[in-house]
Amino acid sequence: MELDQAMRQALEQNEFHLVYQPRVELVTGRALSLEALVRWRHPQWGMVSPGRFIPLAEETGFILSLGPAILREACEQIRVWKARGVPTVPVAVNLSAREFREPGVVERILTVLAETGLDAGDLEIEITESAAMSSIDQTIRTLTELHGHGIRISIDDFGTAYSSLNYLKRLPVHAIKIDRSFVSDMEQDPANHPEDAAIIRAIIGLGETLGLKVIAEGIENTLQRDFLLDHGCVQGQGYLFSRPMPAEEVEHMLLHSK
Ligand code: G
Ligand code: G
Ligand code: NA
Ligand code: MN
Repeated sequence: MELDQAMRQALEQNEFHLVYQPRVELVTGRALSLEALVRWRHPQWGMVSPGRFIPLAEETGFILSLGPAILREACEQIRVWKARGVPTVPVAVNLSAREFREPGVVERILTVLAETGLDAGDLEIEITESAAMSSIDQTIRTLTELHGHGIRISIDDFGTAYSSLNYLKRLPVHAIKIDRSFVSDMEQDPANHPEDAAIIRAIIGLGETLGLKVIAEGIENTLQRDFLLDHGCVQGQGYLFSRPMPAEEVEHMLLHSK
């Protein structure tokens, strides 16, 4: 069966679910927020990587069905946690370029928040740098609207799309996320990857200059963490701290870390 057709069936048959990866304070490892990531478990094929199906879903437009289901699932999960008295942290949901360009995207997000009884601060939106930097005027309008409603925005995969800094300055974003390729290329030792280390330092400096939080992705070892901390990056995510986890594990973590 074709992947595209299988995806459509998968949504009806509830084969998609979300996992959540903490974004932590690097010094303590404490979770400051979570990133929701979609997973697809096909009954015959097993896990299908989002790296495969998300680009296809964008291409075919299926993302316009899947994306809203992901947003709703994340918000519904926060609602359940709050109802049970779990001390929640904000959850960041990835919006693909196609969803972000869809007319009415802001209203759609506000409707889900209202229907699940959440505050704007319970949710964050991640869009990739390349999505943000195309159709810049529309990006500014949409992000300004979201920001006006109190919804925080992070720019994902930062450093991969050659942002115009002049545009970045005009975007009401809360954080930039250093693309994990720069962090993972440092492998064991930043000294062996001077270009990546320089790019990371430049992004951290840019964040400081523009007053944006900087979140490093893909931190897998303590050398990478310590390099980031030494250069003033205080927040990150990666396997060193936690893999993306199912909701039950997140709940346990939130309940047992003060
Ligand atoms: O979770 P993983 O690293 O396997 O994700 C692979 C790719 O799929 C990444 O680029 C990630 O941003 C994207 N992705 C994962 N979950 C979602 C999601 O819920 N929505 C969108 N639009 N992209 C996602
Ligand atoms: O493109 P995006 O940055 O949204 O991709 C996020 C993906 O990165 C998630 O699907 C997650 O599974 C993956 N990821 C998270 N932490 C690490 C890590 O430390 N190492 C690697 N290789 N991948 C990671
Ligand atoms: Na992301
Ligand atoms: Mn990312």
